[in-house]
Amino acid sequence: MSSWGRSAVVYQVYVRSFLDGDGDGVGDLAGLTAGLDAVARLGVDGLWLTPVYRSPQADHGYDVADHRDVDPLFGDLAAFDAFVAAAHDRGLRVVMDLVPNHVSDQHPWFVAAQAGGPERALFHVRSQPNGWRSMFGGSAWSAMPDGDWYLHLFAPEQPDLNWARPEVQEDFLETLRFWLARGVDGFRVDVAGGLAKEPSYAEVRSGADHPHWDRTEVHEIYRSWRGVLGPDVLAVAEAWGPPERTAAFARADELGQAFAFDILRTAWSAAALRRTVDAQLAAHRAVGALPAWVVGNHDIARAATRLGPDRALALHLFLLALPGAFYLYAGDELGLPDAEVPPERWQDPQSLRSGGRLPNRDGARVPLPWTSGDTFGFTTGEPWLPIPAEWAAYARDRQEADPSSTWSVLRRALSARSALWTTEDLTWEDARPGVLVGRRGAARVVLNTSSRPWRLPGGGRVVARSGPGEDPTIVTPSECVWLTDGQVPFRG
Ligand code: ISL
Repeated sequence: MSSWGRSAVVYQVYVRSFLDGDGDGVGDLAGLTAGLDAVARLGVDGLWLTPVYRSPQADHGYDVADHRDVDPLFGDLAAFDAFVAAAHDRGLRVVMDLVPNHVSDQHPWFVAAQAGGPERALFHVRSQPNGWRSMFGGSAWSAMPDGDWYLHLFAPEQPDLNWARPEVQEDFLETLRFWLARGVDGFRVDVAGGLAKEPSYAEVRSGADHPHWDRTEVHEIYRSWRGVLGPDVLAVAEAWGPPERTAAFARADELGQAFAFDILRTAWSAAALRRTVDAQLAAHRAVGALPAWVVGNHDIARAATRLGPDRALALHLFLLALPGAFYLYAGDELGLPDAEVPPERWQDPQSLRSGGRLPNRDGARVPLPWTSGDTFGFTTGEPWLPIPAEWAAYARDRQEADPSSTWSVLRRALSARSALWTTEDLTWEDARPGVLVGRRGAARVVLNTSSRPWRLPGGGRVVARSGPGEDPTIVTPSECVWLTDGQVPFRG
């Protein structure tokens, strides 16, 4: 992909938790538009907004009832157009979340299918379920009124579409055209590897021939999309799996970009991180692409909770220094931890349906603290999930005023990023075990995963650093430093 997204930093907005414009306690397009100056101040290149389509919200918008309209909860098409114009005015690109694997059970096609109409052919309907499991726990099949069974890889409210049908394919091309005509610059493609199912509904096998992940047919679908998108529109695959399988979606004639999710499962060790980075880079370079690095999103515990605050910020700086794009999850620029959401307030279908067996994702989805006031400047009403009192310390206004805050560290790094990391090459320099030194042109990134300080060989000028360290020649444990070549005065 030669589009704007190849090396971009994209800010992921969980729309219902960003900023509430109408006082109902749920973030919306008016709030998002009002908050754009803050996004621009951070210094990112664009925003990806989670689904705002018309939806009963059984999975917070990942259950779409109309792909070509905005849910009243978030605003309307006019509010969307105003948001895109305001984003573009500030030089920010707009990436929408596209949910092609499934629709809402309230989508007109599924309503008609339930009533026995020919639309049944647009879903996976069988007289008997097989052993496929839902990602949210339990069987992936639920009964229709006439006793037949329909497939849902996620919640029962999210029936899977049958992508073998030309009507489904055509309808999505129309959806792409619809949003492109409204000025959208890209799409994040939800469950990108899942669209094509084994026609015989074979039972689950292991390895590369899984009956509903990453099949050949799904790649054909994305080639048809690229024809509509043209070369410049970003599309990023949300697909989990080994790098060579997920990177296959990043071919220029397909989506062009894929998340490098396995960094999230990589241990805090220089050797392990280097292996993951090398494998991702190799898999992406093999298809002419670069990875889309990610530290957090709305489906996993926040980085500050998984790794601790120091390592979380260090990992942000480390990945921001690598060749490729970076997706920054809103709230991580404030160093937010996961919030404790009491079970009686749980909203996430994943934890509710699995009886708490699968992780509750609400903790990473709590509304953002803008100020340290009562409702944290997020809403004039009651936030849809409670904001912890201790989040006053994380409030955006405080952090913007504090040069040592997480926000300020990231802002400085983002303002230096594109001028500093100009080449797409990356080489590793020799370092002590536990320390990674990556070189790109005249700049180096140093990550210290060990428990001992590391003295920079040859010195350099520090451009950004994740820790509070003052000695420019020392990288402290759990710290990441960006530097350019050149001597620094030795401070012994
Ligand atoms: O999060 C995961 C692993 O930690 C995945 O299983 C995830 O559920 C999957 O990648 C798809 O996620 C996406 O589609 C879901 C929705 O609930 C998620 O929020 C979305 O990101 C169903 O549409």
